[in-house]
Amino acid sequence: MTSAAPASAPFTTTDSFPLLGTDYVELYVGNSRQAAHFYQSCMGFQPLAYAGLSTGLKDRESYVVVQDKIRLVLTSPLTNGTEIGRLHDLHGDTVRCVALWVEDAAVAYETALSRGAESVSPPTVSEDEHGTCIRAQIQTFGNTIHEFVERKNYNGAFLPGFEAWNPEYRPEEIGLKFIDHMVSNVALGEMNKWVNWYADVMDFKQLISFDDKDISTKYTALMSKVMSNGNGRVKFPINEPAPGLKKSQIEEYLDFHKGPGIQHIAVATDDVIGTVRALRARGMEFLRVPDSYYDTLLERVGDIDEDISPLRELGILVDRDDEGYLLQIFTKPVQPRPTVFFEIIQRKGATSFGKGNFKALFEAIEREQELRGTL
Ligand code: TYF
Ligand code: FE
Repeated sequence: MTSAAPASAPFTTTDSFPLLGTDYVELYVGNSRQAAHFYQSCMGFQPLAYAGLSTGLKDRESYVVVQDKIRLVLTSPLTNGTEIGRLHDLHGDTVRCVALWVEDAAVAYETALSRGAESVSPPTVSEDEHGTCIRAQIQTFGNTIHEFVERKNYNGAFLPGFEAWNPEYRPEEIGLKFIDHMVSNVALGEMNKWVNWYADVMDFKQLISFDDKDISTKYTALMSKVMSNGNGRVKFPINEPAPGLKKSQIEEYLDFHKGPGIQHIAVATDDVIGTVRALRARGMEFLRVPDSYYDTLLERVGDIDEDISPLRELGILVDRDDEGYLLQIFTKPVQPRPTVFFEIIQRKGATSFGKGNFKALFEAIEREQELRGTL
């Protein structure tokens, strides 16, 4: 079942909740220092900023890394008994905050609250010698929050309170450009609640919907709806598990994560073959579909610019929609729990999310679940 909504970004003349884009994503991790090293050495992020003991913090340490428009903040507690430590103990390494860049943080916050959002922290001004930022936070699914970041009067490295981080170690970038979408898993029966929440609170529109017939294998079933903000820069597909024969990947996530949260961060590149080659050379592990996927690839997607052989070699998937095609690949989970992973995506016109790959992809995930003994 596909909704009437067009697959393209819902450009409207009246966007009552303007977002300039994703500002940063904060992950709570067990060891922020080593996580920062991983994001540099394996994924090509560059060191940007630091906050911790040497900046006067007593409770936490954060490393900020950047690659083109993508900023990740990696945070660990510095002592016991903190909220960060409690959330990390509960969820394992997890996305805590998806920060959204806005023109006016107070207006965004007040608008969100007036439309039913729950406050985490009211608009707060912070400043240093590089200027002033205003930030405010609201609660979304699970223990995930959104922070509205207003930085038009700020030109420092990251945010007030952080110092520039300039280590000598700087492995090369690998071509990651921006966050294409971030997918969440929510509890059974809660997808529509969160779809409506993004529609009501932030004026998001639904792009595409699937039901459990669209996305099911022998074992896995899920429902997914994609929500996009007015200018299409922020896209949040939201999944919920659907009843299946065995434990679906969504249920596995919810079990290990102990509740809803971000499942994958899809990052865009304009050279997926080069980017994936570099990631593999640096130790990233990816899911693989059977080699037979490539035998019938051109029959499924028609002519593409790329040679099949590097796609086959690297395990890159291809899908086509009315507007063009896309190339995508999924990493294995990047922490001990089978929860958060990354997608690398290159769009060549397509605005969809790889629906034609779901069956092969989910069967690949099930093979991993079988190896883990969690299927
Ligand atoms: O974002 C998407 O919808 C695709 C496919 O558990 C996908 O990347 C959807 C659900 C899932 C894994 C991948
Ligand atoms: Fe995705």
